[in-house]
Amino acid sequence: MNVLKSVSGSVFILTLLLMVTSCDEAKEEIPMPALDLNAENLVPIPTRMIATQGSFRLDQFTSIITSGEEDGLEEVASFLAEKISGKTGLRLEVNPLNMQEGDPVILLSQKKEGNWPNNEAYTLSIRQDSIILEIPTTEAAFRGVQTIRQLIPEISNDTLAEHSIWPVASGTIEDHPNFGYRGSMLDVARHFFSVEDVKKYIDLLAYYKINVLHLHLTDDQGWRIEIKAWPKLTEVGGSTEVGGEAGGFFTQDDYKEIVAYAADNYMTIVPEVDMPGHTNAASVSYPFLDGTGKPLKLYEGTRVGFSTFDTRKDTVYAFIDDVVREISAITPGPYFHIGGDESHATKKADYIYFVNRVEKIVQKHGKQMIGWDEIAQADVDSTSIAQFWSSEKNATTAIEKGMKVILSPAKKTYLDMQYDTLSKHGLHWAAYIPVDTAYVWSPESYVPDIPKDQILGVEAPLWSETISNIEELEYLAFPRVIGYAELSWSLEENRDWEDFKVRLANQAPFMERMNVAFYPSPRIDWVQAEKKSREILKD
Ligand code: TNX
Repeated sequence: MNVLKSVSGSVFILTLLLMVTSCDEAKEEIPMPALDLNAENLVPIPTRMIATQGSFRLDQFTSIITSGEEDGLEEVASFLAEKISGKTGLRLEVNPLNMQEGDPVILLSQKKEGNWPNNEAYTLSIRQDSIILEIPTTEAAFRGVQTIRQLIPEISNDTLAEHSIWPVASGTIEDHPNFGYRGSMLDVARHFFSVEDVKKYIDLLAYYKINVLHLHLTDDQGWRIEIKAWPKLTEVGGSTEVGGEAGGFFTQDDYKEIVAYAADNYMTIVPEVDMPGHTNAASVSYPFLDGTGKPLKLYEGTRVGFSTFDTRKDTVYAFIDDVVREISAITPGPYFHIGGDESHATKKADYIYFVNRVEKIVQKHGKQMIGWDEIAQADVDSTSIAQFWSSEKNATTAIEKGMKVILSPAKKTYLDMQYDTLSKHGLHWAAYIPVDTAYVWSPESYVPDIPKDQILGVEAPLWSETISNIEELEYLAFPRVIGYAELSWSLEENRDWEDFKVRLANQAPFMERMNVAFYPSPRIDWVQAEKKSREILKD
């Protein structure tokens, strides 16, 4: 009896002891290192930061909780948990049923009221045992979550406690975007890119708070989107690409998958059907569309400006009505891009007549028209948007018409321009664009006299004449697109090349982890992941 008692007694004490130590492990004040928030490598640079020289304890005891009325906040929290798991291996619970007092917490808290500068604004308060992200909308939560992701170190500190800890620099961040439209364009027409490739590009852009992906879906060399009413567009027009390889196309289901994936990343897809020029693939599929009268055949070269629709035929507009209707029906975003560039085979009067009519079709299907800057020459509505790429005169005309302008000056933002004469891919008709040239300019003043409120934002187009796979895409887009993200998000007074250069150098570990074949520009002193880990271990 006594023996039994003492055995069960010591088991009891042992259990108690174990419980106390495990609670203690979680509760005990772990001395956290003093980290300087201002020395973190955030891109885009936030509006305001106040460092408090401490750190948040991100570890296995941390959980993520949400509070807010809007649907989707819990999904944003799960997105964060998934990304933290990918980076650190930690499996954080979202809104767990049980939490121990003193366990670190990341709170996403929706505060609809309040003086928010815009609906993507957020504040982040980071202390030893809590990160509080306050936001007016779930969209803002998604942007703020990117900041949290960037603040988490690549490598854990294993010297602070028995378990691994990823210390996050403490302080306050107040942040909001300078422009609402922060985009990149991908040309899937000259070379086709798969749904998986597009999704990877979306993942990478979202990390830098880019919120628009413009898909250039049609051109002389290929038609890449299924139109149910006109099946030959993809059967015939989708069969080729530059260089003679087989082309490809997105079924409407593929496109919906891209749109949904983009929506999960709080990104708008802008579909472009380029017309009346750049339409050889469409006219070969349906010859009544053609306005050149020349023999039609599939085209695998890289010339521009030789094709045009017949702008004076009603059947052409009936066709366009079907195309705009079908694509608009599966595009939740507000925009439809009609191209309208380099219509050298279209007479000027026909071009104007065409843009005027197509604008009405786009509006009928509930979308706002975007076109390359040439469209400003037509009698366009002030609600339509001009994408400035080449002609300042057209951009100015657009401004005079009360239109908003997207800035994509070829000399600065064309991702398909070579970095220098040694670049493996790309063209150089507009310029060579090394990483610093891409960053050192000001969207606010590039075109003289554009009022800031008429600048919708910045977009960096990636034309694909010289690239045919994801590695080549990444070579041209990265690292330059990271700079465009900052040019469109961050305030002008916060942008500085010398400072950006260091933050950009520190993106290498992320890009390496994401398997991005970025161009290691010699102008940047790239940080190696191993080097970073050594620095952290020194803390
Ligand atoms: C000009 S930019 C084009 C494209 C080409 C690009 C190549 C624009 C609106 N049109 O058709 O792909 O140059 O850099």
